[in-house]
Amino acid sequence: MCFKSSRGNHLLLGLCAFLHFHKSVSAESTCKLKAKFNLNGYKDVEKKKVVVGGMFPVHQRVTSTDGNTSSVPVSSGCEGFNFRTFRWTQTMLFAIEEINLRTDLLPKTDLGYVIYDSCFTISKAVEGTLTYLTGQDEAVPNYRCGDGAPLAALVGAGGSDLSIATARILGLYHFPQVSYFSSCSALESKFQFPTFLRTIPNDVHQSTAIAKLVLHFGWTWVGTIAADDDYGKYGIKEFKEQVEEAGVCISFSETLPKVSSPEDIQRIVDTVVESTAKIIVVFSSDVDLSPLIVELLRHNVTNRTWIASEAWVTSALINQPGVSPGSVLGGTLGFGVKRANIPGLQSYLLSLDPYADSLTEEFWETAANSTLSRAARAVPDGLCTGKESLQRLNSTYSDVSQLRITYNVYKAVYAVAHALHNLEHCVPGQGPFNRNSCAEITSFEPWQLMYYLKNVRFNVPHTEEEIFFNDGDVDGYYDIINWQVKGDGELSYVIVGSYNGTAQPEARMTIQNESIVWNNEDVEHPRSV
Ligand code: TCR
Repeated sequence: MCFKSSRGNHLLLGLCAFLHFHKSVSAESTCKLKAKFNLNGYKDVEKKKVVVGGMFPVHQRVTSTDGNTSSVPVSSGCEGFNFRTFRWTQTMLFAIEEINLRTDLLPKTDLGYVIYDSCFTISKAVEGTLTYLTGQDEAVPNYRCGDGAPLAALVGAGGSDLSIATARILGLYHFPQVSYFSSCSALESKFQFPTFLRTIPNDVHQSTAIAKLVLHFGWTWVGTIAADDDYGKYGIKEFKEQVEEAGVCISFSETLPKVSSPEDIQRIVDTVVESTAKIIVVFSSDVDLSPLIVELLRHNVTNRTWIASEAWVTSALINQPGVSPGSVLGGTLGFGVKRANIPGLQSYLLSLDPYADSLTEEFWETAANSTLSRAARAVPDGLCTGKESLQRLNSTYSDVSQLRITYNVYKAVYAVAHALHNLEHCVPGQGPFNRNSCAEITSFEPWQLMYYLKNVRFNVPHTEEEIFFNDGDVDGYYDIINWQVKGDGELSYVIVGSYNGTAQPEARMTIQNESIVWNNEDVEHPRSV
């Protein structure tokens, strides 16, 4: 038996058996980095070891399967490499390395990591979670099998629909999950997701903020577009409830399909063009929204004011350099979570070893648009050497000007480290557990780490922002960002205000009306009809 728990052993056995079967049919199909400890050659054999899991949507989708049931099923592969989310994975490694080098945080313990790619897909996220928990891969120390290092918590998984799925599984085993970007309000239920915490604010604050913005400008007629997932649906629902109560009418409500056909997109474009609503609120990830933006640009749909949710407000996927979406998207107002500078991150990102693991190899090949050559000899056309300059190759990956979700990843890793630190420094006889006992860093139970995570309170390095969880949630703070067209037609993000969900109701939103540049180049703010 490879997994012991005080309850439900038979279920766990079933889980292991299933994975055994599964693994045998899909050896190489999960995109995963191996558990690692000795970062940059830093290794201390005397130190204790704990593994932190990470899950990131590095690929944008799974490759479609043909539905053939006459041959052995294999786990689907992934495609569409995303440079922004790959930056997030590297930020987790950066934070771990930073923590391992510190002498004041976890001085006697080394953090290792194992990272999974959830491919923006629920099934992949669930597959990764099960692999993680059961440790079927030899390279992954299992927290119940053998004498490997304990698993600490899962940092991830991706969008809310993915985290909802993984949090249900992890919750069963009281295993903590710290998310950096699953913001959906549904995840606030401690009853359903007892071990879920996050460093991104709950979207309830954002929906309220958008509603306040609409009321602030006296707009009474707005259209809405939501992604076809929990993030989009809950976000827009909450927004609608709040504005409708205040007498605002919704002109249209469209849903962006996950796999969009040209007809679906055309239908939405037609709706936008035909509607008299000039204000359109979009709650969607950049990945799901970008096909629509491409069509809106093609049809040159101008004279609308777009209200952006945090997931696309500073996305390079939407604001592609050289495409100049200024005429269509100039004047956009949106909400961004806290931004930060993380000293040392950019040089860490740029010093990436192209051969570190398969994801990094793929990143390198995609960025250089070539195939990595393992031979250091003369390189024929179409091969890359691993010596290409990353700075030149890809800017989204190494662009550190808008570190928002990246900063959340950094905070999530630090939260886990501080919880582990507190667990390790528990004073025997004064501990929080049965008869004032402590947990051991080499053999703690996941629920014991959960106790420390819930009660963690620390200042983030460099920014000194204080982090603590209130029922798993952090404070709802946003920058209000305005997209302004510069002389060369490129867009720039200008902060024109902020929203602080924890302030007194009347003091929550501050906005500098005069700093906003609208899409019609008017000084006056647009009217809703
Ligand atoms: N929460 C969204 C997903 C998401 C996202 C993003 C996707 C957020 N921010 C930035 C891509 C890029 C915020 C969710 O599903 O919870």
